[in-house]
Amino acid sequence: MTNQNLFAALRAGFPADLDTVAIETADGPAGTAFTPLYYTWRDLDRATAMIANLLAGLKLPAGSRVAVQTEKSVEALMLYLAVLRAGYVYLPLNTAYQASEIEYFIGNAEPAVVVCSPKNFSWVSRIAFKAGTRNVFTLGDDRAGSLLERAAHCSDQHAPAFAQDGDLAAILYTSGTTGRSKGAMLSHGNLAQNALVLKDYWGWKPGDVLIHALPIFHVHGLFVASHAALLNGSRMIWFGRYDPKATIARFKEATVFMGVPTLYVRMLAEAALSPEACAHMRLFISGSAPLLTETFNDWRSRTGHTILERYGMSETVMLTSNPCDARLGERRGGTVGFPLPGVGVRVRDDQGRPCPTGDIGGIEVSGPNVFAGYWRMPEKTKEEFTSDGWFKTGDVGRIDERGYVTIVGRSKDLIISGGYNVYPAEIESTINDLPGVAESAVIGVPHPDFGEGVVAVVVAKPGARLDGPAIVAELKGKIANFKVPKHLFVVPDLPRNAMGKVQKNLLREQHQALFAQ
Ligand code: MCA
Ligand code: AMP
Repeated sequence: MTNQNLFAALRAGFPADLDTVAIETADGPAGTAFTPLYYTWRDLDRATAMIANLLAGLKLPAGSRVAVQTEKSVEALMLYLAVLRAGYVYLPLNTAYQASEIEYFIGNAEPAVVVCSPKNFSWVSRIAFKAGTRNVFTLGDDRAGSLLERAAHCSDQHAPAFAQDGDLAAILYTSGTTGRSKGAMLSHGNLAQNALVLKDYWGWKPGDVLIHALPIFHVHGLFVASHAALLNGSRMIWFGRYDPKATIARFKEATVFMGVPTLYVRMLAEAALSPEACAHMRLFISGSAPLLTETFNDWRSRTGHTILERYGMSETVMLTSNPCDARLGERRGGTVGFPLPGVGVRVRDDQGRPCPTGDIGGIEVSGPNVFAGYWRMPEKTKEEFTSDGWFKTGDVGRIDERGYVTIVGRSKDLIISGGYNVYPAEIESTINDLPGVAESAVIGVPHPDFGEGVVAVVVAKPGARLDGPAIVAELKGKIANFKVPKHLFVVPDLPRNAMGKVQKNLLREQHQALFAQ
């Protein structure tokens, strides 16, 4: 039987000459003088072997989780690859998560190993040890920390652990409409198959160079961007932090860029963005949140390039994409393109009946890209699948007569801010726990930079006096900063319908111009 380990598939894409540059850094740790670092393919191969050997030496049980909350760095990418190589399960965590959020993820996933930033070691290790994790390592974005110190003593030879298609490769936490976050279990097969399809569909070819400017704790930056470049043996220009000016300046050496819409909006505000600056580029890809038609059109007129918009989810990796090859059709603004080869996409009404072409309904998906279920939540998993095995995305849309998929809304109560998902139910329950709060409603309204901005509307308990800015300040210590409302209103009561349900649509209407430019 052949080894289906995703690392082996990615490793097979490395070029024959391992001494060429695989990754070049474009910035350094904040507050330090910057000199670019160049990592060869041999460096990637050796360092991932050393870290994999360190993990193997810990004699962890099969299927052990390795939870990682570190700043973005090439070494953090190596750690991800090493976890795959060693046959364990990678669990990335957003750097913005605060102690109570980390406590939940570690308690739920029970990782055997936790890797955190050196500056967070004291509080992260306290949480991890309390939850029974035996091994806590540190890794900084300046290559400091115990992980690399320990790995330096390990052999640089390592045969990738044997894995089958369905074996677990990663767990990505994502929330539903209710309850706490759920860990979406993705297998080696889900990830490898999707990466191979995208390599082909997006026409990756020799000489392509990727600008990597996204965080590496979500599907977009960790899987979609990194896998494609590795699989194609393509050089990456690696930004630790997104900087629109610096990104545009590197377009002349690159061919592919991937971003969430906010990254495009910010580049459009730069005078340096021009057809000349983008002349070397082949492909601009957008996803993770709706790309406004205005941004799509402005980008075309400012650069001469048509952005390719695609659609994905943590549970399904990528499911649709506008075409790269013009023979398959045009890239249509406002649509997310066609189902990817091998992926089934259909639209159903509330009763589960097929919607006629062009009609709006719930988007459902099936295929080798669809995850195995939520970690230790068989009931939740069951709820999200139809009786004939299709995954219900919670997105609402339609498919036109030419096969283009358009997302028109969401049936799940979700806000997407700058490409990050914010679940109102989670923010509301955090606010409701604060002293003096009777109830709250959290909504998303149009925001010129983040697409949607988080807004909270809060009601005080009888006799209590609430101070909006003080609540916001308190929330900053409790939840990731991107979830904290950009505006908080204290009101006497919330609008309700006859059934007593809060009418969020009325609140959205009332505040829709709040962030207007
Ligand atoms: C930062 N801030 C935000 C966000 N990011 N507020 C709302 N939404 C955000 N996304 C706030 C911080 O809380 C802080 O506020 C202030 O902005 C400055 O923070 P900083 O970290 O310096 O911000 P930034 O560097 O300018 O970051 C903006 C960003 C970043 C570059 C757009 O959010 C980003 O990289 N987004 C990409 C997310 C992504 O990769 N998503 C893919 C998910 P304060 O000063 O008040 O504290 S994968 C996915 O969705 C699916 C599968 C798919 O299809 O891809
Ligand atoms: P996540 O839970 O982070 O995987 O986010 C998945 C959600 O992001 C999807 O269910 C969609 O609602 C949204 N999404 C991803 N790509 C797009 C896109 N191109 N347009 C609109 N929404 C998108």
